[in-house]
Amino acid sequence: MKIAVCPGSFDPVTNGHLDIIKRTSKLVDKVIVAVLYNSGKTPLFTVEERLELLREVTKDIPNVEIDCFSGLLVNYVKQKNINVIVKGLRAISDFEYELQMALTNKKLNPELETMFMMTSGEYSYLSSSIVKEVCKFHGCIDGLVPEVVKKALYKKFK
Ligand code: COD
Repeated sequence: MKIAVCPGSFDPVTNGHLDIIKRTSKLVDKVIVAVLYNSGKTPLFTVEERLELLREVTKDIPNVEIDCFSGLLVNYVKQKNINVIVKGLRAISDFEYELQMALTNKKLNPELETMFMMTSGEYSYLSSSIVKEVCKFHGCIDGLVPEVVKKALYKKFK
């Protein structure tokens, strides 16, 4: 059984994340979407809220599981028998950070592969931070996040 992990902060999940999750689900037997819960960042949504939103937006994809982890991704991967890490790649700005993480993970576990999936053109500029900023200042976020996430964002910023 081929298991992929799509790790991230997902604060909150955007249509860009969802696109990567859906495309990955067509390539492997199971996708685990894993939310990091001890990040140095101060999140807008709690881990429970992020997990709930992810569960809701992936409920129609049968081979997707939502989970969270703390500490090193390589340890989580080992514990869950995951075969591959799948990351989304947007602009050149993503590349340096992702290269550093992929090589660090490779150093920590030489058996482990990271695969990069190119963003879809329509989501290439999209990030959770951008969505939060636009929503905070009452800009339109239609088409950037699923409806349920839009509602959750409106509630946070009302
Ligand atoms: N299109 C395509 N991909 C996208 C888009 C988009 N519009 N938006 C985001 N993505 C991709 C990102 O490139 C990333 O691959 C993934 O989706 C998640 O994005 P975020 O922003 O929600 O999450 P990050 O980048 O903050 O997550 C970082 C991790 C949690 C994966 C990382 O910090 C981690 O693995 N931490 C654990 C500690 C560890 O093991 N450290 C050692 C390795 S350096």
